[in-house]
Amino acid sequence: MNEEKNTISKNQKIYFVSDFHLGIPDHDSSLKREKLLVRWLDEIIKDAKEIYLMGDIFDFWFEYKTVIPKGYVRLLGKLAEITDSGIPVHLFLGNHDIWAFNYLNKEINIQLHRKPVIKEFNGKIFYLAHGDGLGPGDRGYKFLKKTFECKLNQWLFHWLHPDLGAQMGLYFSKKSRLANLAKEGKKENSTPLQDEMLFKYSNEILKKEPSINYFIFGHRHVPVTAQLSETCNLIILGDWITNFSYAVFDGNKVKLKFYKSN
Ligand SMILES: [Mn+2]
Repeated sequence: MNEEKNTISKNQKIYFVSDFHLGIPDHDSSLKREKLLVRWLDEIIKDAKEIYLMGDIFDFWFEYKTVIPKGYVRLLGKLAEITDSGIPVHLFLGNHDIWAFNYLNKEINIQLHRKPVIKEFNGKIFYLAHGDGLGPGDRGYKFLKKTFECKLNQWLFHWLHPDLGAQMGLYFSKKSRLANLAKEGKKENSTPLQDEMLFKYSNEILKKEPSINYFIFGHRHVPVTAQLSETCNLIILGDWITNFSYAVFDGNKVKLKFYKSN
């Protein structure tokens, strides 16, 4: 393994968060979640050494050569302020922000990751990924992912007028199962742990790389912590639609927490 080594000092922390899906189910409730997220970021920057956004910030995002979707200015501004202050922000591109190209990096200096990354913090080894398309099965989704990742399809889509392209994207995201769950305030159903694909996937990787201490994923919208071995834990981050959950590494342990709004 060829992981990067990092040290965090006593009062510093590393934060992991994912699946905001801003844009659904409608403008007003998305804005409410965005403001909450900004408030949370304001609180954590006091001790954050690094921030990992583990994917699906937006429910629909597409970058044209000169145009990006309207909205999200509070979050984007806050993230710019954070990276300007010297705190690194990483984004693992999820299945919903697959069409983020280089704007977020160029404009906001966010470090983009399209593949799983292995990192070492204070001697602990972390396997980080959004979590889509990993593990066995899910063939239909894997086909769709290939279609969306296809350069030719992206090139064809970018020739649509942005109002048309973005409207198509938003149309599908507002009709999605996730948007309906968000509207009704319902949580994603959890799968029994043994059947959870990210559980199976992590166990497979762990067999090959037994030194990994933490697997951290987003994608599933269900907050999960599970012990995989004496020295290894799996954390699935949940979401910021109904769970408002995140994970924090204090230099020694990772804990899954819930941000209480009031
Ligand atoms: Mn998601």
